Amino acid sequence: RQNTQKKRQELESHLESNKQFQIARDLNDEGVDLIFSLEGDGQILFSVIVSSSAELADFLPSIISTLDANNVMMQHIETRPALKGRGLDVLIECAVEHKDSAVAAVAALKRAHASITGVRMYKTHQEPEVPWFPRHVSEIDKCSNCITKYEPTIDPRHPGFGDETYIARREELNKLAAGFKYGDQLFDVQYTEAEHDTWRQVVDKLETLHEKLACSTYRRNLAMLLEEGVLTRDRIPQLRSINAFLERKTGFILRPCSGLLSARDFLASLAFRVFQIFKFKTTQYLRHHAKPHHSPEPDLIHELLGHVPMFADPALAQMSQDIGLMSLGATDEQIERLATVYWFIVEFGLCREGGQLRAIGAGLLSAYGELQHACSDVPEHREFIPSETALQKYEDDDYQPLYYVADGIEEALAKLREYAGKFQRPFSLIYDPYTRSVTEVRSV
Ligand code: HBI
Ligand code: FE
Repeated sequence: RQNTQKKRQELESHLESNKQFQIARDLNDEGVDLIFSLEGDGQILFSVIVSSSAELADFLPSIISTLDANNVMMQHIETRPALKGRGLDVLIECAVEHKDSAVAAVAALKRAHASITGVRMYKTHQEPEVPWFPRHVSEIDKCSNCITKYEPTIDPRHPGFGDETYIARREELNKLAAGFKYGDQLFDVQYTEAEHDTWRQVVDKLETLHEKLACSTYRRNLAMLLEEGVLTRDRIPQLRSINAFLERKTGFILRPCSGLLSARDFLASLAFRVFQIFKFKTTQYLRHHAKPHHSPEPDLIHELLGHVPMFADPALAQMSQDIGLMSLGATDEQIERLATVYWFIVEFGLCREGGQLRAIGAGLLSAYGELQHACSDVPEHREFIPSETALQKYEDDDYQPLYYVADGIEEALAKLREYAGKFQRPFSLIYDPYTRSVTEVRSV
């Protein structure tokens, strides 16, 4: 009740003082005195003055049926002695899908009750609800919600499905990663000789393809990583030295996580230049004959061989962070769009170099089969335009039938920033790289 009273007071002071709302008087001559900024759906309040409680008794049942007949859902009703003159003020709070139905409902009420005066209707001010998001890099500890997809325990599409040893190993490494907190020392993982062997085979095979199908940025950075001994061909590298390298290049940090994360959590960490990675390795996958070099969930080969050399590039790092920053506090629909842009550029993007298609996406750079497919004439190639790319549907369990092509990473970054400028959010964010934190700024 107090809440309603407060709301009513707010509305009344709004009525007196707020000139920025558009006021329409007596719309269509149907007796609606005031309509305040009633756009689309939302919640409305209308107050009615009835002359006596006897009239109220007559009025109530018809309110209920009239609102109902017009698809207006009554949520709360309250009376008080009229502030002006005799009678009662009746305040009705309802949810409407469209203002037309509210207008129609009020008009019908006025027709049915000639004695009713002073019908006023206004949309209540609703703060759009902003989902929680991390404000500081340490809060990424709370962004570790895993989704169950492609779990080898339950999904026959996973190459490790039904393999007890593999599943146990994956569990063991995931458990280690799940306990990881901000500020913890990165732990080294003891890999088996068989695991190192798988790594060696995949690296060898991918290297031959990278020469002609990887973009120059990737090749340059990979060469540097190998030269400095950060990535090694014969052993699975440990995260510590990779982190030291990336921090020097772009400030990106790898952080272990225990599974496939929700898009919201995954993207939020990118805002702080933190990349949450799966710290285990698919040993089975190589031996799978149908799609020998494609993994349905990100594995260590994908993370280290696909993403790491690209995150060492300033433009790609900025692009990833921009997508992350846009995702903070975004709606579910916006998150889906951003995840789609991320998918088509950071994971599966192509660029043109000397008239040839080259991969910039980590999903391609780490997948022998799909890399060749993507650069061939088989799939469709379209120009990367973030606002269009964001709406493209995709499947993640097979090669893509469609890839987006940018002129280069910097050009893609420029386009993404243009898109970010048009991205609707009730606030804007400032990222402070010194403290690795974000601050909200609002204009009202
Ligand atoms: N989670 N751990 C992890 N790694 C990813 O690469 C990843 C993820 N969750 C979602 C996701 N990628 C993307 O497909 C987009 O939804 C952002
Ligand atoms: Fe990836």
